Amino acid sequence: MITIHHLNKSRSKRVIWLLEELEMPYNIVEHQRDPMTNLSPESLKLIHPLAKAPVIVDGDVTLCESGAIMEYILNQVPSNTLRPNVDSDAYYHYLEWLHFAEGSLSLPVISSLIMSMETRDGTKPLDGYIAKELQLDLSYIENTLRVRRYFSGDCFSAADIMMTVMLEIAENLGLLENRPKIIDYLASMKQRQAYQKATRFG
Ligand SMILES: N[C@@H](CCC(=O)N[C@@H](CS)C(=O)NCC(=O)O)C(=O)O
Repeated sequence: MITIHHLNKSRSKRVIWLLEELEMPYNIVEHQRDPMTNLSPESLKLIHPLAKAPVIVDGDVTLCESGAIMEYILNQVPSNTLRPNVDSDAYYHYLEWLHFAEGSLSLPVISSLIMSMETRDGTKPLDGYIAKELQLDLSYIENTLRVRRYFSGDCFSAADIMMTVMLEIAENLGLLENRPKIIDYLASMKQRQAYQKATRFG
């Protein structure tokens, strides 16, 4: 049975909602935000190094990213009606909005949320947030690439194409100091013939 690690007032509501729509059974482990910092507690870090909600655990699978978790759950119920058929026009609308929520919309919305928070000492909360999140994400990526050649395992996949283009931006901004695995990975991606063909277009 799927266990959801739920953080109060968080995106993990998406996962509970989906499981309820599908009438699937689940266990829930509740984690409470630190009342001072609003951040997740240590208990969530024990489940996943990013310490973000949602995280699900199902047997050997531990998965973060709410969009990926939605897909995982839908795969458990092939007859579900919550994911349009792949041969329909609706499927591509579905795919676009599924990724849009976290891919494009969350950056301006969450930045606005952070900027709306007051700090007692007058510091800019967004600066601290970006620095912390960046190091957290880059450490997670660096550690993943220590144990895997590609993001999904031993084989190159579309996930590598998605990740490489964002990591290149980070590299160009000088954000990859002390990240040898990411730098090596980017160098190997840039060797790919298809990457080089794509790069001809600027
Ligand atoms: N893109 C991730 C975002 C995860 C995320 O940022 N979760 C927030 C709650 S909505 C969190 O755990 N915040 C607590 C923290 O950063 O310490 C997803 O969709 O799952």
